[in-house]
Amino acid sequence: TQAIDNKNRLILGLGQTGLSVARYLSAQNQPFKVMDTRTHPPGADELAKIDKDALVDWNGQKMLGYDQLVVSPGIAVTNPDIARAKDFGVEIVGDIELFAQANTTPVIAITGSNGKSTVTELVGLLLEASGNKALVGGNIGMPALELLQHSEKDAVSVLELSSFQLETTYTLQPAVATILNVSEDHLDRYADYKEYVEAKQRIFNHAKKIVVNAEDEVTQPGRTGADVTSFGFGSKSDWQVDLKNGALVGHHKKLMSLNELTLQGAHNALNVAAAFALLDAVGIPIDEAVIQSAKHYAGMPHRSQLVAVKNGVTFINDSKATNVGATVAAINSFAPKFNHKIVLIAGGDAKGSDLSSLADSINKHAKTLICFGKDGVEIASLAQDRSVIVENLSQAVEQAVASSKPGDCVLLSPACASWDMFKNYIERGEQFEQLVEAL
Ligand code: UMA
Ligand code: ADP
Repeated sequence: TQAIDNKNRLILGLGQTGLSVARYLSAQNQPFKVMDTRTHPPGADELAKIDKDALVDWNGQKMLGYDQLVVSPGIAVTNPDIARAKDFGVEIVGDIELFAQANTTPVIAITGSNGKSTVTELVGLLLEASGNKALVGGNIGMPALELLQHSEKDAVSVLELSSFQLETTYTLQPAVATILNVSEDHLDRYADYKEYVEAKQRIFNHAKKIVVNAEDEVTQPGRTGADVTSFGFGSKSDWQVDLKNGALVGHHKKLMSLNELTLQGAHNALNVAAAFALLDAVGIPIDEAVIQSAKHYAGMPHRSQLVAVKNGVTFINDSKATNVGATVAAINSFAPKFNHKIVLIAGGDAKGSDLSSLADSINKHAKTLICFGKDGVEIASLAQDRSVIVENLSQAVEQAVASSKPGDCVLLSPACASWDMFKNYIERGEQFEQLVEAL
């Protein structure tokens, strides 16, 4: 990676992102300090190995003395100290902007409310199946700056980007970019839905090519003249999930039957179509090796994953469904297979989202609704005739067993973040799996 300017930088946040920025700047002998609002930020010990004096107390006044603030995605740029520094003329960027300034590889950039990690991981696997080197990172968990170390000739970078990361990114020029879908999320960080959509749309700013969801208008770029291809359920899409004929179709040619996919659900078939569209956009043929690899992809843990079948009841862990869109997709996908006998476990912190759009799917496809957590009562109120409120996940599983019959499906798909009761969605999903295994 090339040397960068000698700006006086302040890293805000010392989680994974902040630490990756510190490592990156330190490797290039660039000066920096770090602030975090937490007394014991997670990266403190690692940072001390790089520079024991780098971490300083959070201080809004001192922020004004830096050239640039490198803000972690977990901190809102509307934070009053950051907003004041910006007004004062201090540059505000994120780790993805630093990545963009140094990167020399073609970038496949992926955002959306749901399916980002699945599509990002899948694109990485498909690139490898086609004989290319893939560097996979961003919001999926590997900070983007860490990829620069590994970049070699002919590598392709695949970045999952959150709306928070996109807010502080200005010069990224993806070879291809996509917004997979948009539904309400993170409204605790945005003034309104429009602002959330605008953050996502930033991914298209300098994209050479664009992949859109034909059935979701807000995934389509505002600007005209862009090189656009589409995926979707309808026959007008370039990459089509044809549910009627059970086929995945690329440019009017059948590529495979949908039942050959290991991934579950129509929403996941769309994810495969999106992945094919992204590969095609960077000139990679969707050949037999790529198609085979897609068929075998089983998806990521905690996302619509089969846990066990106990006494004829199927248990599915979809703990990663942290917003309404993901839960609606899961209910609608699994309902036909289980004859509309879904026992849904939902609840947690809804992050300010309007939960009412869950009502339709629940009323059509769920026989019982078991709710818990901060916003559990509100979810229960959407279908009072069939809802039960419980205290915790253990009681929820107990109740689910009592409410289900052979052939039914117990689906943990909370439509909410887990923070009110768990460390994260992983802990919630693991606890669910343990409770089910113990039955
Ligand atoms: N925090 C403070 N004070 C600070 C800094 C952070 O309280 O000074 C809190 C934040 O509010 C947040 C937590 O600490 O609750 C973590 O924030 P962070 O910015 O330090 O996060 P990182 O560890 O750097 O992880 C981030 C992404 N996290 C967020 O955007 C919240 C990770 O995505 C990502 O994998 C990682 O960078 C590498 O790129 C996680 C995530 O939850 C999976 N993303 C959100 C989502 O997918 O919904 C957007
Ligand atoms: P993200 O990284 O955007 O959070 P994930 O791939 O981790 O996406 O999946 C998160 C949740 O969204 C899971 O519950 C998953 O089953 C669901 N999901 C995956 N793809 C889609 C899609 N295309 N539409 C709606 N929901 C989806």
